Amino acid sequence: MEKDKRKIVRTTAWSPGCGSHGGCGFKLEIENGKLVKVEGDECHPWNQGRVCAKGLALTQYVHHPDRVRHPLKRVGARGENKWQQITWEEAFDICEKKLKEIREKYGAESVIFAQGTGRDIGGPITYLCYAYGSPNWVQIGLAGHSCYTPRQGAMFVTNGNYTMADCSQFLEKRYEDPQWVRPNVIINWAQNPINGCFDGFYGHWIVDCMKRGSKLIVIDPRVTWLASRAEIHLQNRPGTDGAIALGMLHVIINEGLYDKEFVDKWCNGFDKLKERVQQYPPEKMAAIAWIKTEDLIRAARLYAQSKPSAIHWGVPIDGNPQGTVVAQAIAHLWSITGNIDIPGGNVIAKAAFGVTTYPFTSQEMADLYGEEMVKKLNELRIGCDRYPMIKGFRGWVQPDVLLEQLETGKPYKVHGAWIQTSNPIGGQAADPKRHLAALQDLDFIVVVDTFHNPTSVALADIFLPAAALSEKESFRNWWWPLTNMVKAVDSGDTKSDWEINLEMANRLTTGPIRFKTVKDLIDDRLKPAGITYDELAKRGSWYAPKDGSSVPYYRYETGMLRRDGKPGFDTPSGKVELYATRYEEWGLDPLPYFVEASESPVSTPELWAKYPLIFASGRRVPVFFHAEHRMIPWLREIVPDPVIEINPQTAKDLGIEDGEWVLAENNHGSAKFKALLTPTAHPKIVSVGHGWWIPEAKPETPGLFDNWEHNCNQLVPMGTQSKSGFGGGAYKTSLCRVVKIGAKDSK
Ligand SMILES: Nc1nc2c(c(=O)[nH]1)N[C@H]1C(S)=C(S)[C@@H](COP(=O)(O)OP(=O)(O)OC[C@H]3O[C@@H](n4cnc5c(=O)[nH]c(N)nc54)[C@H](O)[C@@H]3O)O[C@H]1N2
Ligand SMILES: Nc1nc2c(c(=O)[nH]1)N[C@H]1C(S)=C(S)[C@@H](COP(=O)(O)OP(=O)(O)OC[C@H]3O[C@@H](n4cnc5c(=O)[nH]c(N)nc54)[C@H](O)[C@@H]3O)O[C@H]1N2
Ligand SMILES: [Mo]
Repeated sequence: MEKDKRKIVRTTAWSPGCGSHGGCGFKLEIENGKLVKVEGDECHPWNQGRVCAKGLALTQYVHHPDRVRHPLKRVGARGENKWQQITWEEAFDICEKKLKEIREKYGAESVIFAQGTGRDIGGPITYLCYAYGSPNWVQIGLAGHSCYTPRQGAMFVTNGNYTMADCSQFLEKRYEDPQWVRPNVIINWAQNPINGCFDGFYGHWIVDCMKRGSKLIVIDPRVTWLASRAEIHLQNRPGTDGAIALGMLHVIINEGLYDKEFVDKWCNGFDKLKERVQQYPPEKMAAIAWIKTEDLIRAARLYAQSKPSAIHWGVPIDGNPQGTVVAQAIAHLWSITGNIDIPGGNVIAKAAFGVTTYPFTSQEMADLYGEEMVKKLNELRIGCDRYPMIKGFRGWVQPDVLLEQLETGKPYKVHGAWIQTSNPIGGQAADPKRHLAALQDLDFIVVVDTFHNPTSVALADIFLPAAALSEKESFRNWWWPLTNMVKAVDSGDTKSDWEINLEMANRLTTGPIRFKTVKDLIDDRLKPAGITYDELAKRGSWYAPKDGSSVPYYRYETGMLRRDGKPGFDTPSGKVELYATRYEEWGLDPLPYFVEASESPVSTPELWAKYPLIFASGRRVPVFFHAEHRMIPWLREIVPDPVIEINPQTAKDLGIEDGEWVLAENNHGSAKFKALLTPTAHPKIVSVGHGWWIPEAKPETPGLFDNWEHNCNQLVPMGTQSKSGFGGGAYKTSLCRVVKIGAKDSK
């Protein structure tokens, strides 16, 4: 790398460092080989110069003294935190030897390949997993796989594609493009995009639309910044979004507020849906959701009568009981009002130029790896035998079934784990103690990360240090535009996830070696865009299509959505499936319905009497990404402690004052938090951030960086998954009581 020079490098934000679903254009200022400053790239159409606190703090992340910079081999017992530095060659040799041994003795399926949320890991980890021959790609402990895939699955069965609120993000000129129309109303449903910018959707786009006149309906138990500015705020009980959606469908259908022409021409099963929703009148649904009937009716009318209107939603939908069903009911709202793929409605999202970073659907899996291979993998993939939807959509392991299988060894024993970009013990997994006990028995565990964390200290045999965002070559196509990440500073003795996994895949594959270098591989993936990695970097690291199927609107009319090129939606019937034939095929109810959470004031009144508060965990804060960033000074200064938001009246009744330490506990476990008294909290609902471990505390077991003091997932059980296998993790719906403990260290 060049030294003694100042330069600006344009790149794309995708982990590790800023830690985000991102895609922001960044300008990295490099001086004498060091990253000294980060700015948002004003030329990039998605962030238009904006950058979040985590992005600004990338300088402190990249050059942090605690980063692991060399491969490590465990020398003490697991959890003792004793390591020996080894070379990459030694590390690769050990991994190759151990993984080949396990494959020979027990079969490739006995090794799981685990990632966290969608970072640029999806490509590298599936590449390695399938090269090794394992079908088991998983997010360990993500109860009910309650993130993204449930919503995505429901959209896939209903609309054939993923949709997003149209904030002009698929047009290069954005708000200035004459094709775009601002949504008159945006429903912000169970999501806080201002804090999270998730799934390739940015919070500031909502604000940009508000500035241009969009009105908001917010459905959230907390009074968020957006809720305080909304036309209607439904402050609902967590886990009741299905009731609200069904109540709204009841109003819209019975009052004739749907788009009859669109429904007649483009939807199937409307009469069956109409009959089903008669069971869900607004009065009954509002009572279930703890909201006013008139507000529910007003919201339904405002949404349906304001065309174009858009809905954007978040991860609590997935965690709803029967998450895939709730998502289906919400998708019906934009479908029957004809708000799909129109300017200002719910626009269909497709990857720019059709370039695939990693499989988002089963079809893409088949395209990448071949039908035969996918069929073979499905035979042994954990959870496939029990859940046809898990078998039929996307290629994930069902995490609750994995935990059972780890514990029982049935139908086969798991022997190894490759954990990359995930910290299940410190943030991702529900019931982390049960996970720790189950994973401790494995023969061989590799962790690939940038810093040590509770998972790596407790479990890793080999630790492979990953390059940070500014140190690596990679690419991204989570919708739009096509982007790449370029190496701006020297990575020292670290390697990028792609480099690590390509090397391991080439060592372990039983097939031919297709790519020698990461650039060869990326260039191959970029072919549909007619651009190479280097050309993309020269263009400023992003490239937007001007036409083709990844450019909106009305693609169902022009035959741009279906493989056969015919007009219509990419579903078995070619129509929007209000009656989901794919759900039917998977043995699921093809129409939406409502059920209570497994533990709730209604389903378990005896528990509610003992634990009279709802424990909604994991609300996003702008300065941390999950369990990351607690060691970054600028970010930790903003949020120094794990807090629990409590309504002031509730706190008063419990004798709790602002800033006091409290214990939240239930029938599953407990964790400590600092009380933050705020009227934005509902009197019956407390809310905490997740992923709290303390990097400056003792790493070794039993403490694991004070993980057991503050990890809120000790109050969240496994085994509450939806009937489909996707959705239903109780992250937002556990019950608890809160007890004052005064000083932090008292019990
Ligand atoms: N209570 C509660 N728990 C939750 C949630 C909730 O709402 N409530 N949300 C759940 C959800 S939706 C999700 S998706 C999961 C997410 O869970 P995870 O994705 O597992 O998140 P982290 O705990 O931050 O772990 C990520 C680890 O990967 C490392 N890392 C980051 N980027 C890279 C990279 O590019 N390469 C490598 N090698 N390492 C990297 C980080 O240092 C960190 O240690 O958490 C879940 N946990
Ligand atoms: N800074 C930052 N950004 C992130 C992440 C992060 O850790 N940090 N994580 C990323 C990941 S993997 C994900 S999945 C997304 C998640 O981001 P979001 O989808 O926004 O998820 P949350 O922040 O958990 O919850 C959003 C809002 O829903 C409300 N809520 C809680 N339960 C319910 C419910 O049952 N119904 C309704 N209607 N509302 C409810 C909460 O009060 C909160 O205000 O964020 C991504 N972006
Ligand atoms: Mo997530």
